[in-house]
Amino acid sequence: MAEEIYYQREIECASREEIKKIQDERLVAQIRHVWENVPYYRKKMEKKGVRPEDIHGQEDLHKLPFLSKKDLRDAYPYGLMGKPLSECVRIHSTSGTTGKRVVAFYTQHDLDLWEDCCARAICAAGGTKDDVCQVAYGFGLFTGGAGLNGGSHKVGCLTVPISSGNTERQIMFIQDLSATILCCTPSYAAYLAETMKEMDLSPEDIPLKAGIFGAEAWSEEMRHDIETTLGIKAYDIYGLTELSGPGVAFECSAQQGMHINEDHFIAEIIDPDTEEVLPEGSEGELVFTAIDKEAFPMIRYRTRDICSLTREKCSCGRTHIRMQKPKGRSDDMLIIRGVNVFPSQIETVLLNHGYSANYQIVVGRVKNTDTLEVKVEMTPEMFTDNVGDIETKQRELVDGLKSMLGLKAKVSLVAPKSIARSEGKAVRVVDTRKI
Ligand code: DLL
Repeated sequence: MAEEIYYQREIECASREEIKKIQDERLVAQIRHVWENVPYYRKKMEKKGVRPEDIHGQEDLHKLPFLSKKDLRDAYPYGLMGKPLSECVRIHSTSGTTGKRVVAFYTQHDLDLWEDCCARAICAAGGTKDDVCQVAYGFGLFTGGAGLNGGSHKVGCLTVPISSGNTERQIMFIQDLSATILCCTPSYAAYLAETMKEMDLSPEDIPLKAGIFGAEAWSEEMRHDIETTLGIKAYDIYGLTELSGPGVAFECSAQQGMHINEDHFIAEIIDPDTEEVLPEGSEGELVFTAIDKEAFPMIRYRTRDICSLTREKCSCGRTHIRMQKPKGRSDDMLIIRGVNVFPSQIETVLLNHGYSANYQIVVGRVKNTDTLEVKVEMTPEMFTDNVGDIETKQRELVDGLKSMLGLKAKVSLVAPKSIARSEGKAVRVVDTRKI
């Protein structure tokens, strides 16, 4: 195995005691900061009967109130700011698919720390100043492009800020500029791989060695597909606008979960219904406290992402806690005839049966009963218009889905290229019940 590369080795590999000391000190200072500067959060603390003097370290975290998406909406746009606008230098914003957009503010200090986090992710994927890093996440209000771009500069890579879209030009740049690292959503990486194939290019024709893919839930099967079709190692990266953007957590060479940058974020897992903090290893909702963000200091922010945490030793040498791949957001979770279904579980079944990740999940309701239909593209190799063959293939998938989900789904095999491709986050679910 190639030697592990670190961006800030000392802190990335610090002892548990050192990390805890940093977290405790920063948490205490952060709580004082919000008490003094964020009236919205101070009111929440007062309502819960907690004051800054009550917070001495992580063990007191549970005393603090949670922040949720609803708080962000209620306080929109300036109500949660910790610094005056004159000290802020940038905003980013979410796409707002689930209600009002979130607008996050950054001081120069915040940008600097965020870019460090992204630089750590690039180094963990083997990146050095000799690499050419093609940033194909969207630029603009979305955090993906700006975050990885900043991280790539910090590492000293030659940075190609190409943004998403124009897929053939992406491939031309990868070839002509010898890009070695690709940053984009996993669904866009899969689309790039598909387009390469159509252009008669094989993995040997491109110099890429690693990809840093995130911003949406993706399965291990999809990772395997992307790694094979692009001839790279595919690393996961996690983050959200409220906490800065990509780089809250990132994968190392071990690919056994993502290290959370614990010198900046304290993670907890809670039961989403009772809000009780769960022990290490339990699956639940991920909650983050940003301990040194100035302009938008999120305390106990409920992400709605469902995963688990582990402190088991990692072979890469990093000591920061790891989060397992999130299954998806609790609000992505579909409840169909009373059964909880994550789109990523459906993806696993499809890819295990040799299909690509081009699918759509349609949920409806007929006579008070939920219906689930999975439309999936046949690959060009398996494409046939023999009705008997198609029916057999559909039946296999119905059985596979039944054993994964415990639910009977309708499966429709559709022609290659008939489902729209995504250049950013893929939209996999159409739920007509809500309309
Ligand atoms: O998606 C930030 C980002 C950009 C992360 C580029 C990684 C790479 P938002 O648009 O605010 O920010 O969406 C955040 O996306 O709460 C998760 O539900 C989901 N998400 C992000 N990364 C992952 C991942 C960016 N690696 C929301 N796996 C989060 C699964 C992810 N879900």
